[in-house]
Amino acid sequence: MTTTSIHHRTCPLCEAVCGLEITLQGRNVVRIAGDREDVFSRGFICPKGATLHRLHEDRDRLRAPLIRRGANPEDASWEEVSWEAAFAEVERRLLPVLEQQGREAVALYLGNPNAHTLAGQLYPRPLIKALATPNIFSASTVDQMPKHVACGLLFGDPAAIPVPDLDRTDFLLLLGANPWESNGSLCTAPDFPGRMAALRARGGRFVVIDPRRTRSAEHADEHVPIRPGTDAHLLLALIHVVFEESLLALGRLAPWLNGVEQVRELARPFSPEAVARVSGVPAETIRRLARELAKTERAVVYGRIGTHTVEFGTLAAWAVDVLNALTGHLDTEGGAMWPLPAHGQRGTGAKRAGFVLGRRRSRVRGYPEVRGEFPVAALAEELETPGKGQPRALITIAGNPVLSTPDSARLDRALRQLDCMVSVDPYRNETTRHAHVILPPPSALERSHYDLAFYQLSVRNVAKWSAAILEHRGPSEADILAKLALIAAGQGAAADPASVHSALQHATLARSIAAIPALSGRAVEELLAQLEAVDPTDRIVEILIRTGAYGDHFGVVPEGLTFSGLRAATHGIDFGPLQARVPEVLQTKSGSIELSPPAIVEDMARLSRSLGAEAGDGLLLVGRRDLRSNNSWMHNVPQLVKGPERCTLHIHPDDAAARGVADGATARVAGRTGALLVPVQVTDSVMRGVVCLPHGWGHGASGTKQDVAGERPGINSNILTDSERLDPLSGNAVLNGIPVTVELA
Ligand SMILES: Nc1nc2c(c(=O)[nH]1)N[C@H]1C(S)=C(S)[C@@H](COP(=O)(O)OP(=O)(O)OC[C@H]3O[C@@H](n4cnc5c(=O)[nH]c(N)nc54)[C@H](O)[C@@H]3O)O[C@H]1N2
Ligand SMILES: Nc1nc2c(c(=O)[nH]1)N[C@H]1C(S)=C(S)[C@@H](COP(=O)(O)OP(=O)(O)OC[C@H]3O[C@@H](n4cnc5c(=O)[nH]c(N)nc54)[C@H](O)[C@@H]3O)O[C@H]1N2
Ligand code: SF4
Ligand SMILES: [Mo]
Repeated sequence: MTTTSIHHRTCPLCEAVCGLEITLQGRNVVRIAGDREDVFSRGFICPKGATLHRLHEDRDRLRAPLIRRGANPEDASWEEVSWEAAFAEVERRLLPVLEQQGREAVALYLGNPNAHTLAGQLYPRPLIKALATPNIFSASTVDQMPKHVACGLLFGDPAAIPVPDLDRTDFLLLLGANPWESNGSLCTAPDFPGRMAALRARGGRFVVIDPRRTRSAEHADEHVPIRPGTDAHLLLALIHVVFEESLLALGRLAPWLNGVEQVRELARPFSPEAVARVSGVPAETIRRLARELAKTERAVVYGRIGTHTVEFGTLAAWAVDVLNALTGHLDTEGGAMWPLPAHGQRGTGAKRAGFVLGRRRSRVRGYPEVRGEFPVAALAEELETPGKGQPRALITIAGNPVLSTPDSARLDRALRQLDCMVSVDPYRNETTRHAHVILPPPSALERSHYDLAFYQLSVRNVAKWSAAILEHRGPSEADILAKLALIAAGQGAAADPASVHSALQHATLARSIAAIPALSGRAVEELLAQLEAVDPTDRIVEILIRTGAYGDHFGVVPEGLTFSGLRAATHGIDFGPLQARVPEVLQTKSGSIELSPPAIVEDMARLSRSLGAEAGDGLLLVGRRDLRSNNSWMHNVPQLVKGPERCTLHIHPDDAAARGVADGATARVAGRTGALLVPVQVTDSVMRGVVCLPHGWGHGASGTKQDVAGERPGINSNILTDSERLDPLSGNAVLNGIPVTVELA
């Protein structure tokens, strides 16, 4: 008889970090349910979490490394090889590029799931150090980079992103997010819908600003449609009204707010009437929302993908926090607040470094570096353009840029010419089919977990560590990345990853000792010897939480958090609601909040100019997410892709009629960079002038091996997005508000 066992762990699929209760019979998962005792999610779960084991079981998921034989993916054969042979092949291809063409001849792309694994959070750093290339790219520049830049400029720390205090607010103004499908982003809040129901039950209101009447908008008290790409205008108009009607309420933060008067000047041209013409939001609505925000004691503005992946993304991200600050809703209960995770430390104010942009420029077009990266929209041009510094090798880790980055048909072509491409990925998909070597990581059930990224963005201070529930044979993802670092550093494919692990632990602990007065003078080796955790990534978690905000500081704080304490709390630990953190959180050189930093003031001229531009009468393309999808990589799970076709073009009835396209017809959608054919769904959930396609589809290319996805391929919307349109400050791609034409195919 096989034994039944129950395991609790955190779902690693999206930012909501739900607790799962997983029932195993022997080695088989027989049930996944929401963990009712999870301190944060209280039983909430979505269809993706409930099918997490299907990814583990998926026959197309790679269990062993692959080497591609054949010049291109169309007529290649793939050979399963041992790990030794795979690393030897990586070395054979990578070293000549590094040695003959220099460090910049290697590029690295880091995809989204790196935010959801310990290895992906911890090991890119040693790998980047070993590669020593400036050519680093990631999914951040098709996502949240504008928010990092805004927070870097305002608060001095690009990682210090304030989140809406959902559980205590009485008014939420939500722009360009659809948490009913996405489950929230830069706002970790399992059961977002339940938290919004609670807000309404306590008499609060929430308003959704979106060109589409989304499921979130349907559940809101009010939906305000907006012309894509104009959130920055709208936010400046709200700021304008705050000054015009003397609604300013700086509150406790007043001594730390620099540049208030400059903001007044910046917002002056953005009268509600002027902005109404550009955004389609009536002037009276703008005035009313500004008053409601300012006059509600606990209120907050929050913006996400629809405000960030647009032409004025950084300005919109900046304006959100400025508006919160000016109305007394920053760093206060029910406003926008900074989490203090268990693995984080309070600032000491000792070394406030500030935030710097553009320390380097990209080779082809001279885009400024942001947080050590170049815009991924520039990856194809870097690979394509000959000359000194042209990347001839590419490493991708947990990314599928061929589907997820703009003008992706061009990137698909550029990947064919590489001398060496290595992908760390569990699937042979649209991107990894170009790799010479694919190195598959363990599945989510085979690794331990702790959310380094998302507890920094959580609406409560919580912590949970999850044990692996199935045994894994072969290298962990940390081992794989450590091996790549060793190969890049010239230490050879046979070198032991243990040296990278111990160097990382050493460095992490040394940093903590330097930061914590109570630990000063303690020896790194002495403290390393005290660690309980065994797995290399868990040992880093242990170092961070023991030296973190609630930690035992290696015995200095007797009641403080230890690794065994964290491990024993299988439903998580709740450290309570968010607390005020100004001034300790601020890392600007001045120690204040810089409301009008020069980079923003300069870019505001661009926004002001756009106020005069006439709104054209063409169609603008926006994206959408779907609860049962996860970017590009979960379409191989039958339970998630069944049902009606979801990769369809949403178009308003009037726009459809004007173009003679009926519901169910096939439309040809064309933009500057390409065209595609897609089935039409006529719906008044999109506003007039806007069409909508989901991203992450377009499967079935030859050389891929995702059979279920290949049966219902959909079409890649990023054929239409333009790699030459970027938000200048952040380098983020413009993925919403793309001019397109639609006609009957
Ligand atoms: N089910 C599911 N969940 C996911 C993901 C997934 O693919 N599927 N992806 C995960 C990832 S990586 C992320 S980053 C998060 C993103 O999480 P969210 O930010 O909630 O992203 P979306 O659901 O795409 O919602 C963006 C909304 O912006 C609207 N929009 C488009 N243009 C504009 C505009 O100019 N102004 C305004 N105000 N709105 C606009 C769109 O209509 C859309 O409803 O979701 C995560 N969760
Ligand atoms: N038009 C348009 N494009 C968009 C967006 C949009 O809203 N509209 N959203 C953008 C956003 S927010 C994001 S985050 C990006 C995502 O962009 P990417 O990160 O490039 O794409 P994903 O589809 O998330 O691909 C994830 C890859 O990681 C692999 N993977 C899954 N789990 C693991 C693991 O544990 N380890 C490793 N090594 N690999 C793993 C998967 O097989 C897959 O190949 O897409 C962006 N693209
Ligand atoms: S909402 Fe996100 S974290 Fe929660 S079960 Fe679904 S995919 Fe997992
Ligand atoms: Mo994302």
